[in-house]
Amino acid sequence: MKRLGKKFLAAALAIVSALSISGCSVESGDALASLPRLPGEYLALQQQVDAILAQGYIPAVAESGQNRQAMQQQDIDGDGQKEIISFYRSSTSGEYMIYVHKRQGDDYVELGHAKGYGRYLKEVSYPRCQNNGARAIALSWGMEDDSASGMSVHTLGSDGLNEALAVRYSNSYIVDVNYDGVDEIFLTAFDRVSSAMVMTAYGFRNGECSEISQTPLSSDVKNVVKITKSTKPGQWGLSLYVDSLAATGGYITDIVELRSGVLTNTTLGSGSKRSAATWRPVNITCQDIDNDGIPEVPLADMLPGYTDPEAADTLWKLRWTRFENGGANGVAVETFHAPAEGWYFQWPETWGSNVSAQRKSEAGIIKTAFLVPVEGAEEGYLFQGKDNVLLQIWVFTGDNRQEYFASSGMEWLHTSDNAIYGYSLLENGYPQLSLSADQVARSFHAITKEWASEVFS
Ligand SMILES: [Ca+2]
Ligand SMILES: [Ca+2]
Repeated sequence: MKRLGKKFLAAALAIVSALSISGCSVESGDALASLPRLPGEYLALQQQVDAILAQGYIPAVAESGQNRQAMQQQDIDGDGQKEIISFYRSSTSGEYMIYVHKRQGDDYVELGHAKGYGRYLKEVSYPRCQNNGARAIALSWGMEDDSASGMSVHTLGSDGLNEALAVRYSNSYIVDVNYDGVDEIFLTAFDRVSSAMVMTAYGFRNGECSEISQTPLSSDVKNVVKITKSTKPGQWGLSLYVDSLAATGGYITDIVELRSGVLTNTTLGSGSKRSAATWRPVNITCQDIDNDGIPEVPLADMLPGYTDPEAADTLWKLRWTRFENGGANGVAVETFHAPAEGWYFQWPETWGSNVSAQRKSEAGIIKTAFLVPVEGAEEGYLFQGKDNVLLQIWVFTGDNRQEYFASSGMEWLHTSDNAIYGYSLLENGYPQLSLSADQVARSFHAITKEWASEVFS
């Protein structure tokens, strides 16, 4: 109860104020603003809510996700009109209750209600459970022991809400992979029998939500970090790129497809227990780097002059590799990535493997130099000499970043909420490796932190 105290109060106030006023519009921007505006409807809904509150319930909100409000609207029965879904918690036991009310004329009637499944409500999503637009209510729960999450899925039946699924999981993803108008739910979980992580696909049929198929993930998956989907369907619909932290470090990707109802880990070679071809020693997730609708896997090569793959200051070049039918199939682009600083640089083809990079951090300025290593240089292989540095990219952070940038003499590249990015092209003895200002501007990319639901794609 403690951790939700503030949110509780806010939700309670929001819901009460929204329901108390008669016909006035609620603050715009708030989802409650989309509640019905006719006084008669308000009254009818308020009576229903009052009756629930009178049983000792208070309004409840989800911890995260896009659907956090204590009252939400979705078409649950597929008739094209949205129902009201409201969330409550017992003020004594903490138990959750979910209600669905439908407008009928000037009145609201209850279609059904369901009890909570876990200790606290993490996220709410509404997968399409029929191709007429009807949606199920999928609730992600924090459980007693925090080692896994729970998911309960509720569908509307003739006698109220049915609990179509209640299961433990670690990561989830909801998407219509096979384009039939009905969402599939993908859950990863640790399987005690095989002592490995597995992914299970669940599908909706006749109000039920049941297992379609299951596949193992790589045997050395420690925990799943992110799931990314392709946006362009292939022969088997959409593919899921499951990025995980490997037990020995680095990231590994399992590319999973639902092939005619069989969930298939395409990157697990026959007889192999891990998707070895996708492993890399850097913690970078898959991304559709060239925007062709298919994510690429960022395989990594140490830059010249570095020898220790475990060292924190080792720098890498990423080969964004296309995978098809489980095998590598060409490289879309090569980059130098600095995700912590929010930028990456497309590696010029002319640089190939002749250029390396070095990073220093000085007084809030993170300086990356791209240079041609000097074989046998006394000061070291990656020495920044008078004529071997091609390009510097500096990231200015902190309160005085504008001043520091202005006095640095660097050219401007990009400004984000908390940093300024600048560059300089240096005189050097390698005309064939030199870049123009245009090339730098085109090759530099800011990484914008994408906001993503844990559950819904
Ligand atoms: Ca589907
Ligand atoms: Ca791509």
